[in-house]
Amino acid sequence: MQRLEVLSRQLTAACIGEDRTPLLATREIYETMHKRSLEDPEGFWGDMAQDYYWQDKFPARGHMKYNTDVRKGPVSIEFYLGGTTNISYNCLDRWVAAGRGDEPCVYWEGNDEDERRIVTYKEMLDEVCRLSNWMLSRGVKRGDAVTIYLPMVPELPAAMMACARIGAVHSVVFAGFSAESMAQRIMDCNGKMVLTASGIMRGTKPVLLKEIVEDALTICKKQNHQVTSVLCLEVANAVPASKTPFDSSRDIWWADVIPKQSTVCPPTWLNAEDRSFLLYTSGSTGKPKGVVHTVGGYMVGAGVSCRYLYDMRPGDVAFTTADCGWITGHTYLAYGPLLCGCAIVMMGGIPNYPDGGRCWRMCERYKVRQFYTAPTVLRSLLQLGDKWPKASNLKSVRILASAGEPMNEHAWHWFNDMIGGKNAPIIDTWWQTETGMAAITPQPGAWNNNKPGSAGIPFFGICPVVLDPNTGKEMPPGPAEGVLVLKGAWPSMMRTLHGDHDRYEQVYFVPYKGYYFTGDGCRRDADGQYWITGRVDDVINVSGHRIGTAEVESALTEHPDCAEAAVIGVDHPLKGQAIYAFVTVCSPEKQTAAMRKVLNDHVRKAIGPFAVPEVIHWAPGLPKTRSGKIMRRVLRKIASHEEKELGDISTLADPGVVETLISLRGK
Ligand code: 6R9
Repeated sequence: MQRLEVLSRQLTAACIGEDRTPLLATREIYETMHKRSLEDPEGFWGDMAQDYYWQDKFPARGHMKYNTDVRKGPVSIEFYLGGTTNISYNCLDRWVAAGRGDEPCVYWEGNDEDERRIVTYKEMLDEVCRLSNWMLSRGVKRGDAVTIYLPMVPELPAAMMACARIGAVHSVVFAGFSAESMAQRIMDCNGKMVLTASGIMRGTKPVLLKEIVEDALTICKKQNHQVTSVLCLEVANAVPASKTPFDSSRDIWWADVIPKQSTVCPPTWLNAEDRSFLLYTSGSTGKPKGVVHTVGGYMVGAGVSCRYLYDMRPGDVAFTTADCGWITGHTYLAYGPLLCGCAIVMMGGIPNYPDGGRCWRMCERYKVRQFYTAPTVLRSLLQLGDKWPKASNLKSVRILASAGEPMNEHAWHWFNDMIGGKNAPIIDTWWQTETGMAAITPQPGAWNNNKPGSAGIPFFGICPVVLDPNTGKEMPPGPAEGVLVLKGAWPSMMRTLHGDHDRYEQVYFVPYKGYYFTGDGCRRDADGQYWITGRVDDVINVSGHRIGTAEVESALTEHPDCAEAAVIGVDHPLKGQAIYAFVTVCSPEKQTAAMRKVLNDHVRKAIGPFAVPEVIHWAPGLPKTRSGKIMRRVLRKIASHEEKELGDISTLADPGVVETLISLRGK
């Protein structure tokens, strides 16, 4: 191990307590470790992996192989070859074996604040084993895909870890996706089993999850895809079993079978490069991409980033407001903190219910040390006033973290002043479903250099490069602005897109050969800090959720009254970006408020409530080039009232549409 790292660990050990020092205590430690991670990735990541249990050890040399340059052959990334392990063992058994079985693993609160549960590490392990045994008894085999459509209850991370325990590949579908989206995701991975719940309350609204599953399975059936087992959890105080559709040939109540299972289920020792999970994410075409993560590399990426960036240690309490349906929920709510032996806080409701103080009371109640959220949540909470955080004692909160979208200065300062008491670093990390772990991020020990809105500097194994968008050439070191690409490979990097390795190469490795293309633009400042300037592809970021413009367009045009649609993202004070749709209806008399509602409902049904357009702008025609390409740049200017800066529109087939669109704005 490097001298500085040893020093840092000793320093840390000496400082445990209120003033403990993060592992990355100084810029020098960071720089030494980061340099080694790029110069000797195999040695570096081999050392990092020693914090976890491996049933079969991987060799010190020769465990890592990769090619990310399509000119040299197919893209492939492998880490820890020869090693076998299990992430559920490393998250749970390890801590129970260390005598921590009675310590809290999950602090859960439901939608109502007085609905509370504490699940210990031992109880969590027992539930995971029971679920694993039940899945095995239903014929689930290593490598099979299992779809999880559960709300934020402790059973959700339990279900994920139960799959991981037996080598089944989980695909968590956010419990806000519609039946059609779920059906698409089930069929894509040939899933035969769904783990779900009757329903939940979100704020004052019930969400009837099982009904949505029912509709999804009907869609699957029509396309000859049969799901054979549905395990359904009845969530107390939400939707009663009696009001839930139930097909006894296929559906099983959780309470009828799981408690009877044995709590002994030895983990299956999986190869490091076996698949761990799939997570679908939006791309710039209509079809979602099934991002594939693996057993060994993902585990190390999740654990190491929690340890070094968020300073997570056994006994810490980590509260992440993200849902497990997104990558942040996988890496920084469930797996990462548990790999570090933390207790995790899960909130079943929404951050502003019943009022703006909910999160802060939970921080006080559970003595949360790491609080992880998204800018959109902060913006919605800061609106409700300073009185809410002021009413709670937030002294325990030592690390603030955020991801999903750029943080605006106002939100950053509020987070810093009101939640961190100007004394907790803000780790505003840039990363993606595809990167598996935080990639560009401020470092906790050197946080005084932290600039509001900047995503910071690269984490271990990450080598960002800024390319000139016109020439595709690397910009020289120093301040630069352009397309963000990453060089090399790191353990938690996605390995492929499920069932479509060609698309994986085309989307991520062909646009700029020799690099991984992130889809984001960025600026590097004179201090080497990175600022994410937003997507350069057709992806919109609404409240931190990625939505492809093509997905919304195809949902709209599926409606018989919609002839054509063009969707763009516009700035939104709360959501970061909002969906703005230009819609051509089949006949002008259909340009009515009623039609807007019909189309919105249609999108809600096709994708989910979060994809419903903020604005539908009637467009008798769309600005197209002579070759038929929609000029989105023109639409963006019209939507944001900047038509004076339209630029060159000489290639438009019919320049007259611009005037028509301006005249219909707000109508
Ligand atoms: C973790 C997550 C990834 C996209 C990414 C970028 C945006 C994420 C950000 C950020 C600015 C940050 N993004 N973190 N932009 N600052 N700190 O959100 O993954 O859902 O896959 O989205 O989100 O555009 O490319 P995912």
